[in-house]
Amino acid sequence: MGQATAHAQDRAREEYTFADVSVVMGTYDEEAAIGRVLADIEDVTDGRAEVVCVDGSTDRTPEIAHEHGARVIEQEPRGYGVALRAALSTPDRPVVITTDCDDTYPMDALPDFLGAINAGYDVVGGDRLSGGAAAMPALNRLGNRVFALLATALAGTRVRDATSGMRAYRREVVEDIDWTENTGLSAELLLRPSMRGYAVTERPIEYRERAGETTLDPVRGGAAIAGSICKVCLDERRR
Ligand SMILES: Nc1nc2c(ncn2[C@@H]2O[C@H](COP(=O)(O)OP(=O)(O)OP(=O)(O)O)[C@@H](O)[C@H]2O)c(=O)[nH]1
Ligand SMILES: [Mg+2]
Repeated sequence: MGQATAHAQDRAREEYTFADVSVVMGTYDEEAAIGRVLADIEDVTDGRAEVVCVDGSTDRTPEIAHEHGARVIEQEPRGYGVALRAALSTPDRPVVITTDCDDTYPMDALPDFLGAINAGYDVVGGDRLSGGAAAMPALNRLGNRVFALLATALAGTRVRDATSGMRAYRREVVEDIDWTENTGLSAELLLRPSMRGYAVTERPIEYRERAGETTLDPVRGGAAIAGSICKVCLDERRR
């Protein structure tokens, strides 16, 4: 951790506001949720955060995003990580915050995430599991707990929620690392920075029930995520 943490502390003197923040997400047939998610972001950030949606929808999701002033990038649906990678590479603001567009993540945690970046952290992960995640389907909860244990064992550092979709990053971290995973990108986005010594923290967040239908196949998705955690951790150990 040493060097990266020292750099993080140097940079901690810069105080970012929401005018320095981009909130980015993949959006895939989320018309039941997107209006609420984008309204919450507007409320919490006073309309100052930029919003980027990489969209593969066939429903009204992109129209609703436009109505809320989001920047919408059209992309064929090719999975979570392909969409989020495009979303992460779009902004030029110094702080990038990822979320899902299904109203599961609490946008009122945004000030706390920005505060942790201003305190010197490079990556701030939303930890859904420490608070119990009662609203999460039981199979997903079990899977996410197993992923956190697997990540902790392989990364050699305590990971509370390896697969959270809500995190804040200093943009340099996103730019400095080559990202390879698709379904497993959320785990990769936490594990590579953590294993390279960036200053990483996790904050407990509440997790709400999904609005709208899931497009995820839990078995195939779960296997892909477990594979990504193993691959990424071995890869980082070999560096
Ligand atoms: N553009 C685009 N967005 C996607 C794609 N797959 C998923 N997303 C979006 O990525 C985010 C995360 O996907 P989710 O389906 O919520 O995945 P999850 O949170 O693991 O699982 P559930 O919430 O239980 O469905 C959501 O905002 C989706 O709309 C895709 O192929 N293309
Ligand atoms: Mg989701």
